[in-house]
Amino acid sequence: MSCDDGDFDVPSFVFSSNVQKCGDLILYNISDDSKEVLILNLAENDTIFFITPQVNASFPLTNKISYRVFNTNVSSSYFCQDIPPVSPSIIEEWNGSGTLIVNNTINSDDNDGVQELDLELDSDLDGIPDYIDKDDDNDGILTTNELDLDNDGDNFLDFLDTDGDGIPNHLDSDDDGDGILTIYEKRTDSNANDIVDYLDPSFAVTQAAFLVEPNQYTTYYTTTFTINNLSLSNNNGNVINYDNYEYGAITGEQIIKE
Ligand SMILES: [Ca+2]
Ligand SMILES: [Ca+2]
Ligand SMILES: [Ca+2]
Ligand SMILES: [Ca+2]
Repeated sequence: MSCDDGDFDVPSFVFSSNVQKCGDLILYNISDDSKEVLILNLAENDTIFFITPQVNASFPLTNKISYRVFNTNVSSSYFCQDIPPVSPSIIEEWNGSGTLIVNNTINSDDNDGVQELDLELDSDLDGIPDYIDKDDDNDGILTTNELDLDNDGDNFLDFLDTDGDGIPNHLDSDDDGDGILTIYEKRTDSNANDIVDYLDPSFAVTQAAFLVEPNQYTTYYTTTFTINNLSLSNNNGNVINYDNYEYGAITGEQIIKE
């Protein structure tokens, strides 16, 4: 940071790493001492789509950055209101420009209990890769319900292979190997031997196909913001400059239903 002559106090200019937002057009970051805020006002066509990967998207923020110092603590409830409240009051205001650099990191997971590192693998060839497919073999039984407990303590559920054919149940379209696909076998125990039909090789009766639920998974995103050539000035002609200012990040998650 460079100042013109140091005859003013910049209270801290140390902000949280967590950026907050009002809608998609106002980003703000409250300082660690809760008395300062750095606000970015995006234009309508600058809307940042947090879920869409926009690696190194950049937005010119000409005269759209405000740095405010308040007389007392300001909380997030101060923002996102049509008419800003009277208190706390602004005791100093700086305005300026910069270029906002947006970098998105996105990870998706079906949280089905299986570690699925190959993002291309689509075991049941339904067009949904395993790591976001909650029913990896499309047999109507969710993967999470086709696994054993974590017996070896590696924090992943263990595989089951009911028919011992080397294909674990969550990837086996005929779990009990009786020749009738799981999707056509009842989920109840027809012959009262305490084994549900689709896992019971001694009971092989074809039913109407069971429904496969629509897929669903979770997307986790981290959007980081850097302001290039941040330049702020106040009415006294004081200037705050940064070449690359790390503004912070927004993290979140979203359920994707297909
Ligand atoms: Ca699939
Ligand atoms: Ca399944
Ligand atoms: Ca099997
Ligand atoms: Ca079967």
